[in-house]
Amino acid sequence: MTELAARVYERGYCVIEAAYSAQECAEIEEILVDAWRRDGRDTMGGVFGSVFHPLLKYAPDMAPFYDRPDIVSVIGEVLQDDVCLAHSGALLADETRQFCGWHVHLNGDRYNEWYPKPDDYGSQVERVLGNVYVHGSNETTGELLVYPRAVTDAWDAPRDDLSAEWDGQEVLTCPPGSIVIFDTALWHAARPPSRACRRFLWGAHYSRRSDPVHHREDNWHDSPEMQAHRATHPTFAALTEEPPAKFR
Ligand SMILES: O=C(O)CCC(=O)C(=O)O
Ligand SMILES: [Fe+2]
Repeated sequence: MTELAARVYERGYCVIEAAYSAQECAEIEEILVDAWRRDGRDTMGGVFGSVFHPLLKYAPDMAPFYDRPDIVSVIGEVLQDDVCLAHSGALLADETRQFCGWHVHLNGDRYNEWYPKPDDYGSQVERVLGNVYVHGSNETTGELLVYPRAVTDAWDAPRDDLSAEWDGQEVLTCPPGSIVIFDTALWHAARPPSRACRRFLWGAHYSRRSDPVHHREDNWHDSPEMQAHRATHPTFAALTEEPPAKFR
């Protein structure tokens, strides 16, 4: 296993710094702002910012940016399977965004809980998020906070207060265009921006092709535009072709 994939087993996450170039980030920013305007939204504040789920419905032109064999191969190593794109999303925020409280993305029928708990969880990373920080994670944008965990560690919240910073947290900084790949069991939060800025992130949940279980955050989306992107972007096609029955 490469060092990046091993990090996800040991710490719950890994970072590929500046995986997207400044030019790509500028294009991405334009596509996302366009989607935000088209949808008639007027704020980028709140706890998460302006949320786009599924992103591929609001901004089909983001599809080519998922077409990254280098990134998908790291995720495939983590999941030890072929990779499915199970959920596309984006969060568009500005300096009015607030502290984003601690949470996980484990499956289950209640937010932030994983009830009923699957018996077999704990030896393999079953599903990851891949978040691209278009404007980076830094003091201006408000850093991503993570509570590192090994895959064999307990899932339970290590602290009670989900709206405060935690002892033992890690403050994650990364340059614009970086992707953070993390286990759905990783507790994470984010600081509010400290000055005027945009804080955009977009990405996906990636699941194992052989995983038969539907996840509450799955948001499979298909359209003629997706078909067209599949024809020209083979890695995106592999991520989205023949979705398991659970998505249909
Ligand atoms: O805003 C952040 O950095 C974290 C966002 C988040 O919680 C997520 O994408 O699941
Ligand atoms: Fe999250």
